[in-house]
Amino acid sequence: MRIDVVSIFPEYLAPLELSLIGKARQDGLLDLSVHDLRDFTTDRHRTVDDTPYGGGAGMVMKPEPWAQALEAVAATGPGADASAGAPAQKPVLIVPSPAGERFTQAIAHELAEEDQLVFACGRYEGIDERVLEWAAEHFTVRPMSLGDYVLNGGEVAVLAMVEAVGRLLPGVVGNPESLVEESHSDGLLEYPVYTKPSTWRDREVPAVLLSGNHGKIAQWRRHEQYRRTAERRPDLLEAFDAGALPRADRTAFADLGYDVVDGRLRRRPEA
Ligand code: 6GU
Repeated sequence: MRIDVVSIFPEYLAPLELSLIGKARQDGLLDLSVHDLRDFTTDRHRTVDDTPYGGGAGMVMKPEPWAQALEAVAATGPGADASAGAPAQKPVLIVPSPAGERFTQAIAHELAEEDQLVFACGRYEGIDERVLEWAAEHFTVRPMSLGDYVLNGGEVAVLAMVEAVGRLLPGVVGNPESLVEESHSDGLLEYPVYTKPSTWRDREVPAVLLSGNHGKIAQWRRHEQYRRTAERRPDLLEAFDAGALPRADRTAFADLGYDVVDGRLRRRPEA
């Protein structure tokens, strides 16, 4: 996969040289470049922002440097040589913004199938809206938000999204099994984990995990996932397919205050 990140703070993206993602780049699994938006300006001051039409606080990013930068990264991307036969996939342009669609594990999986991702890091009050309209001719444009809070710019969000997508690329995570049993892979939060010693500061590891009974362990872990999800993220249970749950799992949900109705979990009204 090819990834291009455009930012006025390219140094902010330095952590992408570390750890799993850095290793994936070294191994040639991920071709990632960071570009300085100011390199696509033409004035002496390398200006990237200006005052907003209509007034108001803050500054808006000017359209032309963005168009130059995005044209340059598209022209050198894997889909640029469309004349040479196979119809090229449009690169995906991800615009980090608190006003974007919520980024999820499902979207990370979608993006991991793409040939080229381009991240456009806005700062200030954002990028002139016409850039996103114009870019739709060359890219699949996806404004993306990490959640309902405000960051100063897209860079930190890009670190998160590149890591979430990059670890799904073939060969990046050493043991692909570890992708299966993690939070959100099945719409639930992960079960709690323990390691040695079995007693630590008077606290015992749950006995079932020492039992050697793999069926019991799997069931206990599943029920812990239900308990945690009900406690911390009950919103996730609305989408949970409870249609084919074994009796013991229905009982576990009943104990948490949920009944199964038409294959969905329904919170029992408080008595
Ligand atoms: Cl993706 N960008 C910015 N600037 N702020 C955010 C965000 C993204 N997600 C949540 N807050």
